[in-house]
Amino acid sequence: MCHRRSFSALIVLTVLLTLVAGCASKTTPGTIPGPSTGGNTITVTAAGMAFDTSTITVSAGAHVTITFINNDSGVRHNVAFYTSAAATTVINIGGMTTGVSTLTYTFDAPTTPGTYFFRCDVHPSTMTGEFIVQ
Ligand SMILES: [Cu+2]
Repeated sequence: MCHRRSFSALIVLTVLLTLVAGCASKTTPGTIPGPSTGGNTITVTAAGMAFDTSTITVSAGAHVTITFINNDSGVRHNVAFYTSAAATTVINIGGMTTGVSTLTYTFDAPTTPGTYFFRCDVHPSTMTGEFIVQ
């Protein structure tokens, strides 16, 4: 009787230790996605000859993914990133696409935080915005 009881206690203890070990392994650092990864994947839409946003914000040096949706049927647009509104120094020029269509651009953001510039190269005076690197 006494032996059986201590054997049962040993089993309970073993199960508890296994559960604790299981919980500990689930909280190992590195298995939880970092919060910054989602912020550098951005969707930009062009519709009615305008972008749906006037600012695009990413982290300095981040690998940026832009999903560009062109909802203007039969109209060519792109999203091009420059260091300033003068558009003389290129960060990344996304390919032109005629709507309705979707393109994905990937490039590395500048490593120096600052306010840069983006525009549609087809409509450079009306489709513009701030490219904020922080
Ligand atoms: Cu355009």
